[in-house]
Amino acid sequence: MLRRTPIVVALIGAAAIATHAQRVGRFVALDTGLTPLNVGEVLDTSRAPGSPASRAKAVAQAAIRDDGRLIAAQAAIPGRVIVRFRAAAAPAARAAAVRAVSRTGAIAQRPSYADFDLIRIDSADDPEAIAAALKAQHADVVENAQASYRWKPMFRPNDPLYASRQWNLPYLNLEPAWDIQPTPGSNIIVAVLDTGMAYRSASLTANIPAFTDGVEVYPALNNVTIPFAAADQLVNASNATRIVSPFDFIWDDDLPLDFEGHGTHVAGTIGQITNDNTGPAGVAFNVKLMPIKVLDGVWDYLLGSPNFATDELVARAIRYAADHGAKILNLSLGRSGPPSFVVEDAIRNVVGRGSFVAIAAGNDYLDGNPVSVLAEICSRINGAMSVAAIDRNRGHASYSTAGPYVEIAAPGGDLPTTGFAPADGLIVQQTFDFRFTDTYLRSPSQYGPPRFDVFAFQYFGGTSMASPHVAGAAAILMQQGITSPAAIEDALRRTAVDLGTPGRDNFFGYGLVNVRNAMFGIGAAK
Ligand SMILES: [Ca+2]
Ligand SMILES: [Ca+2]
Ligand SMILES: [Ca+2]
Repeated sequence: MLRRTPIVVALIGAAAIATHAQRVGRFVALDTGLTPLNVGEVLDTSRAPGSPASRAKAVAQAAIRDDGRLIAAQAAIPGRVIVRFRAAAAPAARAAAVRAVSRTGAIAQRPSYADFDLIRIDSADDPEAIAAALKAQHADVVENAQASYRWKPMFRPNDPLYASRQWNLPYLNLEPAWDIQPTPGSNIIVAVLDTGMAYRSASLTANIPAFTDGVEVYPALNNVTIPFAAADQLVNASNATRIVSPFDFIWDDDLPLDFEGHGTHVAGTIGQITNDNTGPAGVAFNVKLMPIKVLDGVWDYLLGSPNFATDELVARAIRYAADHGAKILNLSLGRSGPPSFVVEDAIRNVVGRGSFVAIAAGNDYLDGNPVSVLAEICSRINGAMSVAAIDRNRGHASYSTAGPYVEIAAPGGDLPTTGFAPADGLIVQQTFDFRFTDTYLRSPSQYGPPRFDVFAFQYFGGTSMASPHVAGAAAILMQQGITSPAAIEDALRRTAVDLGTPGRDNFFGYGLVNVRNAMFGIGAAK
């Protein structure tokens, strides 16, 4: 069993302690991490859908997080219901409606960036039944209600690889676009709603409680210091002002440090430092980046994060991004299960205010092809696009969820079957060297505190990797003067290169995004 020891943290360098961090019980000294170390290509910790190593990591993560956070994708999170009351409904009527459907029900304090309320109910109550009862029996007070579900990044981790080629960017016909716009996206803020981002140096001191992966017990680590650095291919002295309004909805503070590496990789495809003789390139490499942490991982759990990824948290984060100036939002995440009105409303809200949203279509084609709740929303909103993944052969990536809501395709990579070395099939970007971060995958005797200041060029696959190509393309179009999200969606649809069966189809949508065509095709008859 997991020992739920409260994390006791020790102070270091008191003058440098961030007050936000103190509030939630972890202590972070800013600008105290080490200089980032870049080890170059690392081929044996790459992540691609469906590989044995990927499944091994998923099993370890699931076992370690063996509490309420490990909730089956199809099960509602217990103890809560999301409600939007009618504006005219008085507080007393609201409270009465809640108590009528749940004896212990109570309206929680309204969170920031929310146009809805969270109802705390008994953990034994059925949230779906209570949401349904609120809608059916209290329609005079309740406009809408839903249960909340667990979110996940839209990639699945890992297989050993041995070569490196960034085949994916030429597929977008980017070079002619960069000729026209040599500092692509430089006026545009792109919000990356993900596991956080390696965007600054910091040093965190904590006690990490003992835990088990279900087989062996890992010892507590007391008074350990965990270093963080900015990925030097994302933020360095040449572009130190590119980070805008970072926020962490998992920790309720303004330090969205990445403990997983997914968000850092996704941010790289959008805006990796380019034309610097180092590492990979990005699509819109001069954009400003807004790191927003909405996805939690093993280290968030072990360090005692107050929140984990839920419908209401994602809905709030979407609105936060637009409120703070993001004109493009990338959401390489999703879930299956019933729909979420608060998330759909949040996306409608930000698109209506002029922000374009790119969303991963989902990675579950081989697992029954369930509808991805987030991507499905895009089919009803001009200005939010669901992005399927293609492989290096311009074919359907084996995992990429298909359906009538798929709108466009971009490279997500796949483990090649024939014709390519494994690394040639995936998407390379800089993120952590996972040998230093995923120390819980070692044996207990080799286990130690993680380091988030060692970086490598890593190979990932997934619709998580496809979506940021479209986010980057949209940033270029917006900088070119197309400010309407609906017009950007229209331009990307009309100029996409058709794949698969002629015309729009459920695997590729309107086809492969083509940035050059979109720039030249605007206003042209086609
Ligand atoms: Ca570079
Ligand atoms: Ca759409
Ligand atoms: Ca087609």
